Amino acid sequence: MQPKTLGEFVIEKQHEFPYSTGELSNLLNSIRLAAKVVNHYVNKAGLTDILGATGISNVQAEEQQKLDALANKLFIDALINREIVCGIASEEETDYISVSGMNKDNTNKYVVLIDPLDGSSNIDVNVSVGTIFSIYRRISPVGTPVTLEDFLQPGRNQVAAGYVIYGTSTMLVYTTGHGVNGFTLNPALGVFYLSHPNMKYPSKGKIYSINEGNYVHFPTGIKKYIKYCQEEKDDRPCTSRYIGSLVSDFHRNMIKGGVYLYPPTSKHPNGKLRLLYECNPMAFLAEQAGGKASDGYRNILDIKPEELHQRVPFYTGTTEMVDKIEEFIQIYD
Ligand code: AHM
Ligand code: MG
Repeated sequence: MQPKTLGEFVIEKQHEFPYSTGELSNLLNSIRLAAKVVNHYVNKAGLTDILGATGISNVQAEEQQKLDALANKLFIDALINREIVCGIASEEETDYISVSGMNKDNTNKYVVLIDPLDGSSNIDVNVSVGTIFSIYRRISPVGTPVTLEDFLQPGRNQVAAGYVIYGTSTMLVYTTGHGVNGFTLNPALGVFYLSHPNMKYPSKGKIYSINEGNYVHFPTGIKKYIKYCQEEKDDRPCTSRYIGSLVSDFHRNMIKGGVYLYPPTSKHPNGKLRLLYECNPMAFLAEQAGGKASDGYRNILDIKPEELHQRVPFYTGTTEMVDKIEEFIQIYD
């Protein structure tokens, strides 16, 4: 039997939301479309480097854009043009964008937060990158311009979240709070098909992913945890795998069983990753896949954000591994 397409799946699942008006389905479909366009550009990044241009038609201004800025523009345009959100915040933008004024009836309920191209330093060397998105229902009244508070909601309030991984194949993985499902793009047809239904972490993980080059700057608890992973005892040592592209590291760890760590360092005293664009959506996915995400002390989803570009230490993976990290932090830090 032919697997379901992402479009079919989104429509089929609409009933999971009582009183749904189809707005969220339309929004997910716009993200799907933007992902395909970004995928198209990511895939020819090497070619455009050789030619010394970005290869986007003949528009000079666009030709000079870096791919992450281009991805940012493509996602924002896709969301604004379809008038399906009332606000957008992006890792690439200083402030949030209010879309409300453009819709005459001003009835849109959702805000979207995106990291349009995460791990973009990997593009030059042909390593997987990703897009991360997070969707909330606005808290300010419909019909008024969005406010900062609409974006500064705890991750627990997310209505949907997901990522696109531009890897050996392109996948879109998302959750609406009813499990995690993964769809693989058939590039010949330009269609995402359900390939990974109901994704779950294995109960035991053996992979740890961390930039060990920063070891001397890590808190003692994390140093001790790394040594624990390397110890020859019980079912250890663990394997170390680090791509340096959160989406790819997270995706592998969810499928194979592992944990991703970005602790505080002297360069990044609050960790490097952004709570709103990277950690919250990944934490929602992790929890829906039977895993967990923490800043070492608190569940990421319970943190009340204070600013748009806030950073937090981030540990996510199988529940057992994240619990162990929290235990080490508790003892040593
Ligand atoms: P970016 O949003 O500027 O791309 O940074 C986020 C990326 C993550 O994808 C990745 O896990 C991390 O930064 C890697 O950082 P480092 O090079 O310090 O290990
Ligand atoms: Mg990023």
